[in-house]
Amino acid sequence: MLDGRPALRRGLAPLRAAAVALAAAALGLAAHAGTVQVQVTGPDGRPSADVLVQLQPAAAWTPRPLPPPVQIAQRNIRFVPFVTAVPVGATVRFVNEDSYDHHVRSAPGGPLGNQAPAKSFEFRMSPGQTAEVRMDVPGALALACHLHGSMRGHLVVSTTPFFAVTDANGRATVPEVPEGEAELRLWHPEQLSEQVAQKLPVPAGVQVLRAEGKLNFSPRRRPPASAPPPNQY
Ligand SMILES: [Cu+2]
Repeated sequence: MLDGRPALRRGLAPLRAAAVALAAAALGLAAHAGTVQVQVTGPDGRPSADVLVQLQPAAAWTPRPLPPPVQIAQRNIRFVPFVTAVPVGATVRFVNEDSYDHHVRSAPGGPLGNQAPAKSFEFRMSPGQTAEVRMDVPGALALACHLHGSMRGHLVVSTTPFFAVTDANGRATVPEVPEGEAELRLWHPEQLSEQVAQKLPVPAGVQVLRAEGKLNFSPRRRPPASAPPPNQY
């Protein structure tokens, strides 16, 4: 009896997979997906770093498992990375890599600091200490520190799992985007007005789709994360 069960399970697995595929087809869920690489530039043609690139498929998509905790370091009196995005429900892990305390807090976002944070939290962190926060509310928030007024970071909790933040070369790679109609959206924490969304259909069977995005302003240049800390203790 006991011996028979694993065999039965093995026998049912392909059937179950077929049933899932059928159910997905019935719901109109896209079965295939491709990687979307986006190059983002500003009006001056220079690559734009720290831009959140989001793809919003028109059709429903198969839910994704949540990623492991996403790390934001406090390093050299900065939040690293400067812009972080996580899917709704994911956990963010703050890590104090400096040799002094930080008192991390959520803060209003937007270029004028007038957008209420999607979620509020604060905690003091000794050197080496970590703290985890589950991001269960979609939206954006700024990150600040009670002890260091210049510390600023940004966190976006995304309702779609199809996103990436541009690197120093203005490039973002979004894996496993379902084929079909989709909309490409850009966001930068300093933007004064929303970026224009553009249609970006993901063709069937495409491996890598290259696209371009244009910000409607040029963000300020920031020192690299490796730069020495600002003169503030
Ligand atoms: Cu601090």
